[in-house]
Amino acid sequence: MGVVNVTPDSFSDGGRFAGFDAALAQARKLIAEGADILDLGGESTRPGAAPVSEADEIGRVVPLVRAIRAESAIPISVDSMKPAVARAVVEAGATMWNDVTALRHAPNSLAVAAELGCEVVLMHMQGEPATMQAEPHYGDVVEEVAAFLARRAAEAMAAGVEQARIWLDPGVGFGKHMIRHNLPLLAGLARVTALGFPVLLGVSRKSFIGAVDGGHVPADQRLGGSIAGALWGAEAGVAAVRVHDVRETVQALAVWRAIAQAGRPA
Ligand code: HH2
Repeated sequence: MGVVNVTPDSFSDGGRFAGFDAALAQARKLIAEGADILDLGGESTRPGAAPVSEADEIGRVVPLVRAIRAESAIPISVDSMKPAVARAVVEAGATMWNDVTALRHAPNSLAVAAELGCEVVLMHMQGEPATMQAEPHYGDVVEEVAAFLARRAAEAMAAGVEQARIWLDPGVGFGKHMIRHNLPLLAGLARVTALGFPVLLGVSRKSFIGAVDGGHVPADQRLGGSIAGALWGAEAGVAAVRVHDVRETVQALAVWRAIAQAGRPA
């Protein structure tokens, strides 16, 4: 899953793809590089990012969905917390609603997801985006994340979302201490894939990579760590990885897969 931000304040690319033309160019590039899904984002979830109104978010994302849909059949996901945005993008041709709040942001999120019939990504986050990194706390991070995701999946199904349309995501970096929580959560990822839903994993360019690599590593210099995380996820059985560097990740996964297959009895 390749990330296309249509926001002026996303942490990882410094807003270089703000604006419609640049975002469309980025989408074309990621398709050419081998992305299987595009994830379009019109509002950054970074702590301290300015909130975006529903109308502005729709205005950023819907034209992009239409433009990509006009030239490609690639599945389009939209990263949004807002049911009105999800509705508008699905009407424009998107097929997946990626919600970092696991459909908890608005009271009608679950009902809208069921009505739209699109795929949904339910992601774990402790707290709210603005304050989630202030003081995250867990007893057993793996068990708590897995239990939350299992409960949210059950709640989504009870609200009418089809089981086959549900994806889960452990939410690396969302209300998690960079080292104390993200690393054990990744180490225990198989507990999340064992829940039986396709799992999406987002580690690309995240801060914990910089923390492991000595501290002050800018987001655009975290490719090695991003690939390590993607391969770790593949080994644990995730169905997709959400990444900025599609070409490099596709190659890494192809090599990983080729080695894994060569080791299997014919
Ligand atoms: N991470 C970010 C945004 N959306 N969605 C899912 N399902 N999983 C993730 O790990 C995830 C996500 C990070 O957000 P942001 O700060 O906006 O940066 P960018 O969009 O450049 O990744």
